Amino acid sequence: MQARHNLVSTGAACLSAITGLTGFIPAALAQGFQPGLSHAAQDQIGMMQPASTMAQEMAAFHDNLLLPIITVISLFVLALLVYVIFRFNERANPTPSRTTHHTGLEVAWTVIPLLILVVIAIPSFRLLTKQIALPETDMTVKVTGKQWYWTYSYPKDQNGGFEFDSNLLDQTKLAAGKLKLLDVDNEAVVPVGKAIRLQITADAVGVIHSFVIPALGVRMDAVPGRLNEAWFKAEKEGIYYGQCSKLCGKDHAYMPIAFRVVSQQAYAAWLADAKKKYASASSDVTVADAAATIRQ
Ligand SMILES: [Cu+2]
Repeated sequence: MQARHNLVSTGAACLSAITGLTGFIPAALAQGFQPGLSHAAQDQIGMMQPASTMAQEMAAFHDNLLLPIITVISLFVLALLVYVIFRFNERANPTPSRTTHHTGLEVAWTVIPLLILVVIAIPSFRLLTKQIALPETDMTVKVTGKQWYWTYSYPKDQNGGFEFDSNLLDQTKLAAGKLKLLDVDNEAVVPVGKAIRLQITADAVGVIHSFVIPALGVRMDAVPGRLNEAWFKAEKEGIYYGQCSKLCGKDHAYMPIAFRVVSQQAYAAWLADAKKKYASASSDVTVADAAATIRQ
């Protein structure tokens, strides 16, 4: 564990050194990842640490409602099985009863599971609605799943006008402090505390992907010819990783997602640099264009 931490701090130091040289990533951006928040920590059990209220509510729904219900049902079924094994085996119960049907019991084993499902459904649908019904958002990022990487477009009418591909780093030359199968060459950058609308689709001639960032509570399919929307509001700065979560083809495992959440000032600095860096890949994508896609 100690070695791991050393590796992380060495990596952060290297990153700052590189940052100082290139000047592309503002210093405020160059913070490392945090195990358990950015990605699952070593030996972690349970949900990711939430970095948005949505993720927090999702974790609470799982931890406080689903898990207790699952545990009680599993223990109840186990107790019934153990009881049946000992009470009704051939030796303990040589002449079995021929009784069939018991109205009271049949009503009970239909109605009780039904009630349990209703208890789960109400908060579940409430949460689902919150995820799908977009609030007033501050900015939009268009996400396109391709074979096998992601393209992020910052719409022109939202002070962007560029897009870039985000590819997995070369795993054979991974720099210290970089995470295997998670770090990418170009991270998407968004400001902290702002509601970000994601317009999610896939390459028109491609396959279905799924865009997921666990700590931010985002999960949405990227489907060719269809424009899906999701949103998040990150409460903490940092880098948040995700992975394509649809079995999409041969490089499914090699298209990670990396979103870096930074302060408003750092975002402005990144935006200015990104416009220059990605000028060759300038994009005319606007939110209105995206809306037009929906109507087609
Ligand atoms: Cu995929």
